[in-house]
Amino acid sequence: MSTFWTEFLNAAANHPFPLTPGGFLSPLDMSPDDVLFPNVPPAPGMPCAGEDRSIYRRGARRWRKLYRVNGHIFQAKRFNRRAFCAFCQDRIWGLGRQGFKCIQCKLLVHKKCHKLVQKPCSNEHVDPVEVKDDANGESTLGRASSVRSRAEPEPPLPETPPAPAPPAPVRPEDLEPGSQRQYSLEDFELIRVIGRGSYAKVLMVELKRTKRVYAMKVIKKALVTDDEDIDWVQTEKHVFETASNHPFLVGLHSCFQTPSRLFFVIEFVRGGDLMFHMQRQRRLPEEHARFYAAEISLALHFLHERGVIYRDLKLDNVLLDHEGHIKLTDYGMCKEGVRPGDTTSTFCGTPNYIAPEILRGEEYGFSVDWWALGVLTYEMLAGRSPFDIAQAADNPDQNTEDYLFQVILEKTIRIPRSLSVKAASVLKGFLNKNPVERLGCGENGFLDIISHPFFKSIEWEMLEQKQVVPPFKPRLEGERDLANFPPEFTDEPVHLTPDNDTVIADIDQSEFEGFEYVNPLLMSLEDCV
Ligand code: ISQ
Repeated sequence: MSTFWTEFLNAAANHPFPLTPGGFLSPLDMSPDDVLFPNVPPAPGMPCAGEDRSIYRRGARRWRKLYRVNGHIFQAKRFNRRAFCAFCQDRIWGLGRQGFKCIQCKLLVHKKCHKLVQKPCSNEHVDPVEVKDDANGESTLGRASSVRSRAEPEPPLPETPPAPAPPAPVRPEDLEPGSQRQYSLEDFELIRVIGRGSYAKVLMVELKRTKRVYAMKVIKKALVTDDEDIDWVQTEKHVFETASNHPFLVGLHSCFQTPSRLFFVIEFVRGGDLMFHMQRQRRLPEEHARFYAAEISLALHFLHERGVIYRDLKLDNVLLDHEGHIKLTDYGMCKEGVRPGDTTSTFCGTPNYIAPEILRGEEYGFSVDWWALGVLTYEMLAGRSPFDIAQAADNPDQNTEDYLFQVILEKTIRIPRSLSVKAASVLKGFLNKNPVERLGCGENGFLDIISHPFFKSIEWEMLEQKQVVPPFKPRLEGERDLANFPPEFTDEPVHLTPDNDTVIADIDQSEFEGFEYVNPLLMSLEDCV
């Protein structure tokens, strides 16, 4: 598909305004406040006159590391089935990503053997992937394929055992008295679609037994059968378990699976996300931005204290509850097990929020979350991204991800003069391109944030106990009012497509063993109903 059309489809998918089924805006769907620019582009993929794309919904990505040797482009892989190294002939086995596979000719080797491979790649000409060689001859980063989707089907490996069937869902009546019950799709009524990303769809559902409402994140297994994707599902589940103990993090009710899908049942947060509200407000009063930034800081600090880098802070991932308190959602990009001083190196995130140290390919730690909080706070206060390039719409060269990364790395961030001195100072603190000097990253860590003059009026202990009244209460008529969710989601039909046997046959169900989970805290609450 040409870049032209890819861009057109991406632009349509990321469009924040209501789209008609044909993909174009209907003026009848919009209120006068929504009309920010004339809505017919000169050509598909081109921006409309005056269109500001800086705060559109965009998905997070994890870029894959690729290693180039002798024309091969190797990617780390986990092999569930028997595989043998083309170099030393030994079996590739063990936990984690045990081997490397050439994404062109499919050659399989041990990680330890990949640099020794003499045989050149037989499929080099197919190479559509941009790979940079690093100083030691190993390459680091390929930005071509978006992650979590498998580029091509895998060829069968020798001696492939049949994939085991998924564990049958356990019905409550099958359980011993006192043991935890599991859930299944039949326990829920699907009510509406409330969100959608490249990997998941989020539904509003009702647990039939209690009539309580939950959000349900549905992930197609066929999209997560690659190594890194499975890590991502595991991480999301672990972090959910940690998060269930904090007022500003969405908690998990339960997890279950069908042969084709994974289901996360999550607490339902009714007020919509900050992206939705920002698109209607343009910019927020300083008092409001301070309140949200402070609650978000507490949520990030809670995760950091438990060894988790969040790595995907953005307007779309900050939900508001019915009172107007924030809750962070989406833990798929998190990095777990990080101790103070530890670093990691995966190139990931949502482009507009990626910290300079990630772009520079440096090892990084919790600092990247404080950078992202700087970007988000800037967006709340200024109504646009700090990396918004005014003339980019007219110049296709400036509409690329590479150009955005260059701006993040090099451009001096201009703070609008309309902001207070304290607001400008906190933004400069978080948006310091040097992570060592960044606010929240020094020796005093989080203390430097809570004692910053911008947050002087915040009573942190009261805030953490939800004792501070939020500055804005989402308008809601009843528990199931979806007025704060974008109509492009809520107008979608809610059904799940029937399972396709051919697709299911290709799924290795053993990857998802043990996914089932029930949150004991929520269960005991439910028993009170
Ligand atoms: C919970 N409530 C509302 C929306 C959500 C979106 C994603 C994940 C959880 C959610």
